[in-house]
Amino acid sequence: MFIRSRPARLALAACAAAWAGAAQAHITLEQPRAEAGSTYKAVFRVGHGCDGAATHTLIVHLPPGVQEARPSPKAGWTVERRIGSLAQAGTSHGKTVTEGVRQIVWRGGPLDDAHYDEFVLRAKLPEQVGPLWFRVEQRCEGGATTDWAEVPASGTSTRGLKAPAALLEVVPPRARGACALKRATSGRRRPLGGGCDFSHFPIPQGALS
Ligand SMILES: [Cu+2]
Repeated sequence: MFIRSRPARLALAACAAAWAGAAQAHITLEQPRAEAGSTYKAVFRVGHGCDGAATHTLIVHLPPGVQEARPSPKAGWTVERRIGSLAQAGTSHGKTVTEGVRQIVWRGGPLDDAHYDEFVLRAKLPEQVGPLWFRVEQRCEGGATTDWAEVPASGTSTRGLKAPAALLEVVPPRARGACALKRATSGRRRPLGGGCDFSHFPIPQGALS
């Protein structure tokens, strides 16, 4: 990881002190858990800038096995998909693919340090269960940069890391029926946790009040 300016380091220290859990700060995913093989909507939450400087660029690096990433356009920002060779070959519509989207770049804003925003993409997750770490480069006015790229030596705790990558835990797929029922009875579009990705299921008529 690279934290290029001393002020940025100080800001991170302050950030860590302010948020003992650190879950609300830094750059994190709104839904930290999703089913293997599902289509996942990644919402990257940007909690602050770089040492008070406004953010003008966000680069999300897609972990190996994450395929077909499609970013949501965002007012005031341009979006670019960077294509490259895949660390592991994938399949798309029954064909083997060796190239794909490796990075998504948003440029614009700037997003003031005092403000909060979200950056969204959708992608297909690998079939393997386990942690996926999304490296995110945050570039700010005045040349400050934070590279959210730190990964713990083992496990998934980001405690003590100054600039952790954004963590997604890929969990085993649940029985589809159980998730559909959960959706119908909960009346919610959003997953309740536990890896149900409700985007796979039609909403039964009258299920939502
Ligand atoms: Cu932070």
